[in-house]
Amino acid sequence: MEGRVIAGINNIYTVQVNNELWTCRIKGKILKDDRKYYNPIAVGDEVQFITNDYQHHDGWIVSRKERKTSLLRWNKNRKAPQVIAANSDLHICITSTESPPFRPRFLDRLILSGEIGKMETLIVVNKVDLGMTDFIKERIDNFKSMGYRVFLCSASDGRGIKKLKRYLSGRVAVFTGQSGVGKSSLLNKLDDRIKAVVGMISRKYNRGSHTTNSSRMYITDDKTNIIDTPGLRELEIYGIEPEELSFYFPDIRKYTYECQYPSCRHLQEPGCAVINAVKAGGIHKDRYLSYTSIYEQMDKNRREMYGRA
Ligand SMILES: Nc1nc2c(ncn2[C@@H]2O[C@H](COP(=O)(O)OP(=O)(O)OP(=O)(O)O)[C@@H](O)[C@H]2O)c(=O)[nH]1
Ligand SMILES: [Mg+2]
Ligand SMILES: [Zn+2]
Repeated sequence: MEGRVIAGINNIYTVQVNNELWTCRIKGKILKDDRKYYNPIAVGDEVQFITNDYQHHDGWIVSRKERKTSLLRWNKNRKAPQVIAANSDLHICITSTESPPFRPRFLDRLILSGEIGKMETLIVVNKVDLGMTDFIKERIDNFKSMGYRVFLCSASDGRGIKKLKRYLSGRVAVFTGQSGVGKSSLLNKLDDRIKAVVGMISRKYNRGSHTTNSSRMYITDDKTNIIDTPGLRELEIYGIEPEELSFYFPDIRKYTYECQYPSCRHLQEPGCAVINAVKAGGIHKDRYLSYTSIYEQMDKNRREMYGRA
């Protein structure tokens, strides 16, 4: 039989086949390549399985189809890449104006991982009911100037929800962001029948409480598929080499052709057009800080994996 994974916890997966749900475990190795992953199967995967107990809808996953897209991160603790979501065509990077505070550098990482995974990016700034500072407005304008689409929403007062629903209609979207930004709250607003658990914001730390603890796909009344994911504490990039990084920063990329050295890493090389553009204000300082810190982290991970080259 064939179906789509809509949830998975402790290596037990819920597989949807038309309107039926099956509980499946993995039998043997799925794919040779999967051995390197922390999780060989992710929400959104299309899998083939054999039935074990037809009456109880219980089966064994024996293979999975090749992924059209994949949202990946480097799982630092397991020292292995992790698939956050598979086969989703739209990556909704969610952030909040406040509680938790707006963190544009985290947004940089979210956007990047989606684009590496070949997904379209949409930025959602939630909790606009809590007010917009000049700092947030400035950063939103900066993201827009790079060509990113930004929606302002509030799951509390409903602002932007209709527009979001229209935009998502019929697609397979994945919601990501830090804990507490309102991923599950927004999801609940998109369809009354969806009742994802929503958590509290810690007053002491002004952050979420990691309420959603595993990814799950929801299907709305208008056949939109949305994957809700657990809040990310940190996001280490996986899937490209550090030398390719500038290509994924549209604001940085456009200067790279003017660097003195073709192999310029844009870190401290002389005649670097990127560094000059940062000084002249053509590239936002925060974006450049994201670039250098991601570059260094990727470089460090690579050295740890393969030894010093
Ligand atoms: N003021 C305000 N509060 C909101 C809004 N959206 C969500 N919240 C509140 O923020 C808190 C966290 O919301 P969740 O939906 O659980 O956040 P999450 O992103 O799913 O968090 P995790 O599952 O932990 O990753 C809840 O107390 C919500 O009521 C909003 O638009 N405005
Ligand atoms: Mg949640
Ligand atoms: Zn350069």
